[in-house]
Amino acid sequence: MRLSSYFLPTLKETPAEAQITSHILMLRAGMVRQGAAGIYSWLPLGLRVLKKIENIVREEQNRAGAQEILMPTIQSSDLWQESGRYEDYGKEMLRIEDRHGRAMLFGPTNEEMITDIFRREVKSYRDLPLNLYHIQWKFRDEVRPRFGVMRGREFLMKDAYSFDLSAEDGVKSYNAMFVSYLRTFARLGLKAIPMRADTGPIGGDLSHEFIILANTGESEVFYDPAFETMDPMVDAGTAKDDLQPTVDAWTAPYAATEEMHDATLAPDNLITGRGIEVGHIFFFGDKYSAPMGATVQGPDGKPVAVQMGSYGVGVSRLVGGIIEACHDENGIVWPEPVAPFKVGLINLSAKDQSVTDACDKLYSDLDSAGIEVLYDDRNERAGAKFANMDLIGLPWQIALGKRGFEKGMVELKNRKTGERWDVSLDDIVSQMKG
Ligand code: P5A
Repeated sequence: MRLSSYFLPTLKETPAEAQITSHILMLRAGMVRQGAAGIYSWLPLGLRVLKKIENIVREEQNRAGAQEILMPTIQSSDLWQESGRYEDYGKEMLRIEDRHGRAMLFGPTNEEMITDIFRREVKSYRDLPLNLYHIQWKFRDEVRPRFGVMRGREFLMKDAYSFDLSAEDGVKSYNAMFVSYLRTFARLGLKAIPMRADTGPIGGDLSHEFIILANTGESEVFYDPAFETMDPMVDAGTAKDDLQPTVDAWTAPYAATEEMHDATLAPDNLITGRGIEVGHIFFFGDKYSAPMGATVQGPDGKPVAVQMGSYGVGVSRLVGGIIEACHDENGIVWPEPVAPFKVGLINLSAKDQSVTDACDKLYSDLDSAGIEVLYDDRNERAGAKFANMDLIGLPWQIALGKRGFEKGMVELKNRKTGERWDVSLDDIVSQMKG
Protein backbone atom coordinates (compact mmCIF):
# COMPACT_ATOMS: atom_id res chain seq x y z
CA MET A 1 0.00 0.00 0.00
CA ARG A 2 1.28 3.45 -0.93
CA LEU A 3 0.81 6.01 1.79
CA SER A 4 0.22 8.76 -0.80
CA SER A 5 -3.12 7.16 -1.66
CA TYR A 6 -3.94 5.42 1.64
CA PHE A 7 -6.77 6.79 3.80
CA LEU A 8 -4.79 7.34 6.98
CA PRO A 9 -5.94 10.53 8.73
CA THR A 10 -3.27 10.80 11.47
CA LEU A 11 -3.33 13.56 14.08
CA LYS A 12 -0.31 15.40 15.49
CA GLU A 13 -2.09 16.65 18.60
CA THR A 14 -3.65 14.67 21.42
CA PRO A 15 -7.44 14.72 20.89
CA ALA A 16 -9.30 16.34 23.80
CA GLU A 17 -11.95 13.61 24.07
CA ALA A 18 -9.46 10.81 24.85
CA GLN A 19 -8.19 10.06 28.36
CA ILE A 20 -6.15 6.89 28.06
CA THR A 21 -3.18 6.04 25.88
CA SER A 22 -4.83 3.43 23.68
CA HIS A 23 -7.73 5.72 22.83
CA ILE A 24 -5.40 8.65 22.13
CA LEU A 25 -3.18 6.49 19.93
CA MET A 26 -6.08 4.91 18.03
CA LEU A 27 -7.39 8.36 17.15
CA ARG A 28 -3.94 9.79 16.38
CA ALA A 29 -2.99 6.79 14.23
CA GLY A 30 -6.18 7.19 12.18
CA MET A 31 -7.58 3.80 13.19
CA VAL A 32 -11.08 4.75 14.33
CA ARG A 33 -13.44 7.70 14.48
CA GLN A 34 -16.39 8.10 16.83
CA GLY A 35 -19.90 8.18 15.36
CA ALA A 36 -21.87 8.59 18.60
CA ALA A 37 -20.92 7.86 22.23
CA GLY A 38 -19.34 4.39 22.31
CA ILE A 39 -19.96 3.76 18.59
CA TYR A 40 -17.04 3.78 16.17
CA SER A 41 -16.20 3.57 12.50
CA TRP A 42 -13.12 1.54 11.70
CA LEU A 43 -10.81 3.17 9.18
CA PRO A 44 -8.43 1.11 6.98
CA LEU A 45 -5.51 0.81 9.44
CA GLY A 46 -7.76 -0.03 12.39
CA LEU A 47 -9.81 -2.50 10.39
CA ARG A 48 -6.67 -4.41 9.35
CA VAL A 49 -5.79 -4.92 13.02
CA LEU A 50 -9.35 -5.87 13.95
CA LYS A 51 -9.38 -8.49 11.15
CA LYS A 52 -6.01 -9.91 12.22
CA ILE A 53 -7.23 -10.36 15.79
CA GLU A 54 -10.50 -11.81 14.56
CA ASN A 55 -8.62 -14.36 12.43
CA ILE A 56 -6.36 -15.53 15.23
CA VAL A 57 -9.40 -15.93 17.49
CA ARG A 58 -11.17 -17.84 14.68
CA GLU A 59 -8.22 -20.17 14.04
CA GLU A 60 -7.99 -21.07 17.71
CA GLN A 61 -11.74 -21.66 18.02
CA ASN A 62 -11.63 -23.96 15.00
CA ARG A 63 -8.59 -25.75 16.41
CA ALA A 64 -10.54 -26.37 19.63
CA GLY A 65 -13.34 -27.97 17.61
CA ALA A 66 -15.87 -25.13 17.69
CA GLN A 67 -17.79 -24.51 14.44
CA GLU A 68 -18.37 -21.06 13.04
CA ILE A 69 -21.86 -19.78 12.28
CA LEU A 70 -23.26 -16.25 11.97
CA MET A 71 -26.33 -15.15 13.88
CA PRO A 72 -28.06 -11.81 13.25
CA THR A 73 -27.51 -8.66 15.31
CA ILE A 74 -31.26 -8.07 15.64
CA GLN A 75 -33.27 -10.51 17.74
CA SER A 76 -36.92 -10.97 18.57
CA SER A 77 -37.86 -10.32 22.20
CA ASP A 78 -39.88 -13.58 22.38
CA LEU A 79 -36.87 -15.78 23.15
CA TRP A 80 -35.81 -13.45 25.94
CA GLN A 81 -39.28 -13.68 27.45
CA GLU A 82 -38.86 -17.46 27.49
CA SER A 83 -35.53 -17.39 29.29
CA GLY A 84 -36.75 -14.74 31.70
CA ARG A 85 -33.98 -12.29 30.84
CA TYR A 86 -36.07 -9.76 28.89
CA GLU A 87 -36.90 -7.74 32.00
CA ASP A 88 -33.67 -8.58 33.87
CA TYR A 89 -31.44 -7.07 31.22
CA GLY A 90 -32.87 -3.64 31.93
CA LYS A 91 -31.67 -0.44 30.31
CA GLU A 92 -28.51 -1.98 28.92
CA MET A 93 -30.60 -3.64 26.22
CA LEU A 94 -31.38 -1.55 23.15
CA ARG A 95 -35.03 -2.24 22.42
CA ILE A 96 -36.45 -1.61 18.97
CA GLU A 97 -39.96 -1.80 17.55
CA ASP A 98 -40.45 -2.90 13.94
CA ARG A 99 -43.14 -1.51 11.61
CA HIS A 100 -45.62 -4.16 12.78
CA GLY A 101 -45.15 -3.13 16.38
CA ARG A 102 -43.14 -6.24 17.26
CA ALA A 103 -40.63 -5.93 20.06
CA MET A 104 -37.12 -6.49 18.73
CA LEU A 105 -33.71 -5.85 20.24
CA PHE A 106 -30.09 -5.40 19.20
CA GLY A 107 -28.41 -8.48 20.71
CA PRO A 108 -26.17 -7.88 23.73
CA THR A 109 -25.29 -11.62 23.70
CA ASN A 110 -26.77 -14.76 22.11
CA GLU A 111 -27.51 -17.47 24.72
CA GLU A 112 -31.24 -17.44 23.91
CA MET A 113 -30.84 -17.44 20.14
CA ILE A 114 -28.34 -20.31 20.10
CA THR A 115 -30.50 -22.32 22.50
CA ASP A 116 -33.40 -21.86 20.10
CA ILE A 117 -31.32 -23.04 17.13
CA PHE A 118 -30.17 -26.03 19.16
CA ARG A 119 -33.61 -27.11 20.35
CA ARG A 120 -35.03 -27.05 16.83
CA GLU A 121 -32.24 -29.09 15.23
CA VAL A 122 -30.58 -31.39 17.75
CA LYS A 123 -32.57 -34.29 19.11
CA SER A 124 -30.17 -36.96 20.34
CA TYR A 125 -27.30 -37.26 22.80
CA ARG A 126 -25.36 -38.82 19.90
CA ASP A 127 -25.01 -35.36 18.38
CA LEU A 128 -23.15 -34.08 21.44
CA PRO A 129 -20.77 -32.54 22.29
CA LEU A 130 -21.38 -29.50 20.13
CA ASN A 131 -19.76 -26.08 20.23
CA LEU A 132 -20.95 -23.27 17.94
CA TYR A 133 -19.52 -19.75 17.76
CA HIS A 134 -19.83 -16.54 15.82
CA ILE A 135 -17.99 -13.27 15.61
CA GLN A 136 -20.63 -10.56 15.53
CA TRP A 137 -21.36 -7.01 16.65
CA LYS A 138 -23.15 -6.61 19.95
CA PHE A 139 -24.89 -3.63 21.48
CA ARG A 140 -25.02 -2.79 25.17
CA ASP A 141 -26.32 0.59 26.17
CA GLU A 142 -23.55 1.07 28.76
CA VAL A 143 -24.16 3.82 31.33
CA ARG A 144 -20.66 5.15 30.83
CA PRO A 145 -19.15 4.23 27.47
CA ARG A 146 -15.53 5.31 27.70
CA PHE A 147 -11.93 4.72 26.76
CA GLY A 148 -12.76 4.40 23.07
CA VAL A 149 -13.30 0.84 21.89
CA MET A 150 -12.48 -0.56 25.33
CA ARG A 151 -15.93 0.13 26.72
CA GLY A 152 -18.05 0.75 23.68
CA ARG A 153 -21.78 0.47 23.25
CA GLU A 154 -21.40 -1.30 19.90
CA PHE A 155 -18.52 -3.79 20.02
CA LEU A 156 -17.30 -6.92 18.28
CA MET A 157 -17.41 -10.13 20.29
CA LYS A 158 -16.51 -13.74 19.58
CA ASP A 159 -19.09 -15.78 21.45
CA ALA A 160 -19.10 -19.56 21.57
CA TYR A 161 -21.71 -21.85 23.11
CA SER A 162 -21.15 -25.45 24.20
CA PHE A 163 -23.75 -28.22 24.57
CA ASP A 164 -23.15 -31.46 26.49
CA LEU A 165 -25.20 -34.29 27.95
CA SER A 166 -23.77 -34.26 31.47
CA ALA A 167 -22.32 -31.61 33.76
CA GLU A 168 -19.07 -33.55 33.77
CA ASP A 169 -18.80 -33.34 29.99
CA GLY A 170 -19.88 -29.70 30.14
CA VAL A 171 -16.92 -28.93 32.37
CA LYS A 172 -14.64 -30.72 29.91
CA SER A 173 -15.90 -28.42 27.17
CA TYR A 174 -15.32 -25.47 29.50
CA ASN A 175 -11.77 -26.62 30.13
CA ALA A 176 -11.08 -27.04 26.43
CA MET A 177 -12.13 -23.41 25.88
CA PHE A 178 -10.06 -22.33 28.88
CA VAL A 179 -6.90 -23.82 27.35
CA SER A 180 -7.83 -22.50 23.92
CA TYR A 181 -8.09 -18.97 25.40
CA LEU A 182 -4.60 -19.24 26.88
CA ARG A 183 -3.30 -20.11 23.41
CA THR A 184 -5.32 -17.37 21.74
CA PHE A 185 -4.04 -14.60 23.99
CA ALA A 186 -0.45 -15.89 23.81
CA ARG A 187 -0.66 -15.76 20.00
CA LEU A 188 -1.91 -12.19 20.22
CA GLY A 189 1.29 -11.27 22.06
CA LEU A 190 -0.51 -10.84 25.39
CA LYS A 191 -0.14 -12.20 28.87
CA ALA A 192 -3.73 -12.79 29.96
CA ILE A 193 -4.22 -14.13 33.48
CA PRO A 194 -7.27 -16.36 34.10
CA MET A 195 -9.06 -15.23 37.26
CA ARG A 196 -12.03 -16.63 39.15
CA ALA A 197 -14.89 -14.34 38.24
CA ASP A 198 -18.46 -13.38 38.97
CA THR A 199 -21.12 -14.45 36.46
CA GLY A 200 -23.43 -11.39 36.48
CA PRO A 201 -26.38 -11.48 34.05
CA ILE A 202 -25.08 -14.52 32.15
CA GLY A 203 -25.40 -16.84 35.15
CA GLY A 204 -23.93 -20.10 36.44
CA ASP A 205 -21.34 -20.69 39.12
CA LEU A 206 -18.14 -21.54 37.26
CA SER A 207 -16.56 -18.62 35.50
CA HIS A 208 -13.15 -17.16 34.65
CA GLU A 209 -12.20 -13.79 33.28
CA PHE A 210 -9.03 -13.45 31.24
CA ILE A 211 -7.33 -10.25 32.28
CA ILE A 212 -4.34 -8.36 30.95
CA LEU A 213 -2.62 -6.23 33.55
CA ALA A 214 -2.73 -2.49 32.82
CA ASN A 215 -2.90 0.54 35.12
CA THR A 216 -5.70 1.99 33.02
CA GLY A 217 -7.80 -1.19 33.25
CA GLU A 218 -11.34 -0.94 34.60
CA SER A 219 -11.19 -4.10 36.72
CA GLU A 220 -9.58 -4.21 40.14
CA VAL A 221 -7.70 -7.50 40.46
CA PHE A 222 -5.85 -9.42 43.16
CA TYR A 223 -3.05 -11.79 42.23
CA ASP A 224 -0.01 -13.67 43.38
CA PRO A 225 3.27 -11.94 42.38
CA ALA A 226 4.27 -15.25 40.74
CA PHE A 227 2.15 -14.13 37.77
CA GLU A 228 4.56 -11.27 37.09
CA THR A 229 7.15 -13.75 35.87
CA MET A 230 5.14 -16.78 34.80
CA ASP A 231 3.67 -17.52 31.42
CA PRO A 232 0.12 -18.84 32.02
CA MET A 233 0.23 -20.76 28.72
CA VAL A 234 3.44 -22.60 29.45
CA ASP A 235 3.38 -22.84 33.23
CA ALA A 236 -0.24 -23.86 33.62
CA GLY A 237 -0.92 -25.65 30.35
CA THR A 238 -2.14 -28.97 31.71
CA ALA A 239 -3.60 -28.00 35.07
CA LYS A 240 -7.23 -27.80 34.01
CA ASP A 241 -8.35 -31.36 33.42
CA ASP A 242 -9.76 -31.58 36.92
CA LEU A 243 -11.57 -28.24 37.08
CA GLN A 244 -14.95 -28.84 38.70
CA PRO A 245 -18.10 -26.71 38.53
CA THR A 246 -18.08 -26.00 42.23
CA VAL A 247 -14.43 -26.26 43.18
CA ASP A 248 -11.67 -24.10 41.88
CA ALA A 249 -9.16 -26.71 40.85
CA TRP A 250 -7.24 -24.25 38.67
CA THR A 251 -3.98 -25.00 40.40
CA ALA A 252 -2.04 -21.95 39.33
CA PRO A 253 -1.20 -19.24 41.89
CA TYR A 254 -4.00 -17.11 43.34
CA ALA A 255 -5.77 -14.64 41.06
CA ALA A 256 -9.27 -13.19 41.45
CA THR A 257 -11.41 -10.29 40.35
CA GLU A 258 -12.80 -7.85 42.90
CA GLU A 259 -16.15 -9.67 43.20
CA MET A 260 -14.52 -13.05 43.83
CA HIS A 261 -11.57 -11.98 45.95
CA ASP A 262 -11.29 -13.94 49.20
CA ALA A 263 -8.58 -12.57 51.52
CA THR A 264 -8.46 -15.84 53.46
CA LEU A 265 -7.28 -17.72 50.36
CA ALA A 266 -4.85 -15.07 49.15
CA PRO A 267 -1.09 -15.16 49.79
CA ASP A 268 0.52 -12.60 52.16
CA ASN A 269 2.44 -10.90 49.39
CA LEU A 270 -0.74 -10.40 47.32
CA ILE A 271 -0.62 -7.68 44.65
CA THR A 272 -3.62 -5.42 44.09
CA GLY A 273 -3.63 -4.08 40.59
CA ARG A 274 -5.75 -3.16 37.62
CA GLY A 275 -6.53 -5.06 34.46
CA ILE A 276 -8.52 -5.22 31.24
CA GLU A 277 -11.00 -8.06 30.81
CA VAL A 278 -10.42 -9.43 27.31
CA GLY A 279 -12.29 -12.70 27.70
CA HIS A 280 -14.91 -14.25 29.95
CA ILE A 281 -16.09 -17.86 30.06
CA PHE A 282 -19.10 -19.37 31.85
CA PHE A 283 -20.52 -22.76 32.68
CA PHE A 284 -24.20 -22.44 33.56
CA GLY A 285 -25.61 -25.94 33.16
CA ASP A 286 -29.32 -25.86 32.26
CA LYS A 287 -30.03 -22.19 33.05
CA TYR A 288 -31.28 -21.61 29.45
CA SER A 289 -31.92 -25.15 28.24
CA ALA A 290 -34.41 -25.98 31.04
CA PRO A 291 -36.80 -23.00 30.68
CA MET A 292 -36.49 -23.05 26.88
CA GLY A 293 -36.96 -26.81 26.57
CA ALA A 294 -33.63 -27.55 24.89
CA THR A 295 -33.55 -31.28 25.56
CA VAL A 296 -32.04 -34.26 23.78
CA GLN A 297 -32.97 -37.88 24.05
CA GLY A 298 -30.54 -39.53 26.47
CA PRO A 299 -29.10 -43.07 26.17
CA ASP A 300 -32.10 -44.39 28.16
CA GLY A 301 -34.56 -42.72 25.81
CA LYS A 302 -35.58 -40.05 28.32
CA PRO A 303 -35.29 -36.32 27.53
CA VAL A 304 -32.41 -34.48 29.22
CA ALA A 305 -31.94 -30.70 29.34
CA VAL A 306 -28.50 -30.05 27.87
CA GLN A 307 -25.63 -28.60 29.89
CA MET A 308 -24.34 -25.36 28.43
CA GLY A 309 -21.48 -22.92 28.67
CA SER A 310 -20.71 -19.67 26.88
CA TYR A 311 -17.34 -18.17 26.02
CA GLY A 312 -16.69 -14.56 25.06
CA VAL A 313 -13.71 -12.69 23.65
CA GLY A 314 -13.83 -8.91 23.31
CA VAL A 315 -12.41 -8.68 19.78
CA SER A 316 -12.71 -4.90 19.36
CA ARG A 317 -11.71 -4.30 23.00
CA LEU A 318 -8.54 -6.28 22.30
CA VAL A 319 -7.38 -3.64 19.80
CA GLY A 320 -7.27 -1.10 22.63
CA GLY A 321 -6.03 -3.66 25.13
CA ILE A 322 -3.07 -4.63 22.97
CA ILE A 323 -2.13 -0.96 22.55
CA GLU A 324 -2.32 -0.43 26.34
CA ALA A 325 0.16 -3.30 26.70
CA CYS A 326 2.31 -2.43 23.67
CA HIS A 327 3.30 1.21 23.21
CA ASP A 328 6.04 3.69 24.09
CA GLU A 329 6.35 7.49 24.19
CA ASN A 330 6.47 7.65 20.37
CA GLY A 331 3.40 5.56 19.61
CA ILE A 332 2.09 2.06 19.13
CA VAL A 333 4.44 -0.97 19.06
CA TRP A 334 2.39 -3.75 17.40
CA PRO A 335 3.17 -7.38 18.19
CA GLU A 336 3.91 -8.85 14.77
CA PRO A 337 0.91 -11.25 14.58
CA VAL A 338 -1.59 -8.38 14.77
CA ALA A 339 0.38 -5.59 13.07
CA PRO A 340 -1.58 -3.90 10.26
CA PHE A 341 1.53 -4.19 8.04
CA LYS A 342 4.77 -5.93 8.86
CA VAL A 343 7.03 -3.32 7.28
CA GLY A 344 7.01 0.43 6.77
CA LEU A 345 9.17 1.45 3.80
CA ILE A 346 10.33 5.06 3.88
CA ASN A 347 11.63 6.91 0.87
CA LEU A 348 13.92 9.56 2.40
CA SER A 349 14.67 11.25 -0.92
CA ALA A 350 11.35 11.31 -2.74
CA LYS A 351 12.58 14.12 -4.99
CA ASP A 352 15.45 12.00 -6.30
CA GLN A 353 14.39 9.87 -9.25
CA SER A 354 17.03 7.14 -8.85
CA VAL A 355 16.24 6.69 -5.12
CA THR A 356 12.51 6.70 -5.88
CA ASP A 357 13.00 4.05 -8.58
CA ALA A 358 14.94 1.90 -6.10
CA CYS A 359 12.21 2.36 -3.44
CA ASP A 360 9.48 1.52 -5.96
CA LYS A 361 11.34 -1.65 -6.91
CA LEU A 362 11.90 -2.62 -3.29
CA TYR A 363 8.20 -2.03 -2.58
CA SER A 364 7.17 -4.27 -5.43
CA ASP A 365 9.74 -6.96 -4.47
CA LEU A 366 8.53 -7.01 -0.84
CA ASP A 367 4.95 -7.15 -2.04
CA SER A 368 5.70 -10.04 -4.43
CA ALA A 369 7.40 -11.89 -1.58
CA GLY A 370 4.09 -11.76 0.31
CA ILE A 371 5.27 -9.23 2.88
CA GLU A 372 2.70 -6.68 3.96
CA VAL A 373 4.28 -3.29 3.43
CA LEU A 374 3.13 0.29 3.83
CA TYR A 375 5.25 2.47 1.56
CA ASP A 376 5.72 6.11 2.51
CA ASP A 377 6.23 7.50 -0.97
CA ARG A 378 5.09 11.01 -0.02
CA ASN A 379 7.10 14.12 -0.58
CA GLU A 380 7.55 14.91 3.13
CA ARG A 381 10.38 15.71 5.53
CA ALA A 382 12.31 12.65 6.73
CA GLY A 383 11.65 13.58 10.38
CA ALA A 384 7.89 13.69 9.83
CA LYS A 385 7.99 10.33 8.05
CA PHE A 386 9.93 8.65 10.85
CA ALA A 387 7.60 10.13 13.50
CA ASN A 388 4.57 8.92 11.56
CA MET A 389 5.96 5.38 11.25
CA ASP A 390 6.76 5.33 14.96
CA LEU A 391 3.21 6.48 15.74
CA ILE A 392 1.50 3.75 13.72
CA GLY A 393 3.88 1.19 15.17
CA LEU A 394 4.73 -1.25 12.35
CA PRO A 395 7.27 -3.81 13.65
CA TRP A 396 9.93 -3.02 11.02
CA GLN A 397 10.99 0.18 9.28
CA ILE A 398 13.15 0.21 6.17
CA ALA A 399 14.54 3.62 5.21
CA LEU A 400 16.24 4.33 1.91
CA GLY A 401 17.79 7.70 1.07
CA LYS A 402 20.37 9.09 -1.29
CA ARG A 403 23.39 8.22 0.86
CA GLY A 404 22.34 4.64 1.47
CA PHE A 405 21.36 4.18 -2.16
CA GLU A 406 24.85 5.15 -3.32
CA LYS A 407 26.29 2.43 -1.06
CA GLY A 408 23.56 -0.06 -2.00
CA MET A 409 22.32 -0.11 1.62
CA VAL A 410 19.03 0.45 3.46
CA GLU A 411 18.59 1.19 7.15
CA LEU A 412 16.46 -1.38 8.97
CA LYS A 413 14.91 -0.45 12.32
CA ASN A 414 13.20 -2.66 14.85
CA ARG A 415 10.32 -0.55 16.21
CA LYS A 416 10.22 -2.36 19.55
CA THR A 417 13.91 -2.30 20.51
CA GLY A 418 14.90 0.76 18.48
CA GLU A 419 17.90 -1.15 17.11
CA ARG A 420 19.11 -0.15 13.64
CA TRP A 421 21.21 -2.01 11.10
CA ASP A 422 22.56 -1.27 7.65
CA VAL A 423 21.42 -4.05 5.34
CA SER A 424 22.35 -4.53 1.72
CA LEU A 425 19.57 -3.70 -0.75
CA ASP A 426 20.13 -7.14 -2.26
CA ASP A 427 19.48 -8.95 1.04
CA ILE A 428 16.65 -6.98 2.62
CA VAL A 429 13.74 -8.86 0.99
CA SER A 430 15.00 -12.30 2.03
CA GLN A 431 15.79 -10.97 5.51
CA MET A 432 12.21 -9.68 5.88
CA LYS A 433 10.82 -12.99 4.72
CA GLY A 434 12.62 -14.88 7.51
C1 P5A B 1 -19.94 -15.02 26.96
C2 P5A B 1 -20.16 -15.08 25.47
C3 P5A B 1 -20.84 -12.78 27.68
O1 P5A B 1 -21.53 -11.96 27.10
N1 P5A B 1 -22.16 -14.47 26.55
C4 P5A B 1 -21.63 -14.86 25.28
C5 P5A B 1 -21.10 -14.27 27.51
N2 P5A B 1 -19.80 -12.44 28.44
S1 P5A B 1 -19.33 -10.95 28.77
O2 P5A B 1 -18.30 -11.04 29.75
O3 P5A B 1 -20.43 -10.12 29.11
O4 P5A B 1 -18.69 -10.37 27.46
C6 P5A B 1 -17.64 -11.07 26.81
C7 P5A B 1 -16.48 -10.13 26.48
O5 P5A B 1 -16.92 -9.06 25.67
C8 P5A B 1 -16.15 -7.90 25.94
N3 P5A B 1 -17.05 -6.78 26.27
C9 P5A B 1 -16.92 -5.53 25.75
N4 P5A B 1 -16.05 -5.00 24.87
C10 P5A B 1 -16.17 -3.70 24.56
N5 P5A B 1 -17.12 -2.89 25.07
C11 P5A B 1 -18.05 -3.38 25.95
N6 P5A B 1 -19.01 -2.58 26.43
C12 P5A B 1 -17.96 -4.75 26.32
N7 P5A B 1 -18.68 -5.56 27.17
C13 P5A B 1 -18.12 -6.78 27.11
C14 P5A B 1 -15.25 -8.23 27.10
O6 P5A B 1 -13.95 -8.54 26.62
C15 P5A B 1 -15.90 -9.46 27.71
O7 P5A B 1 -14.95 -10.30 28.35
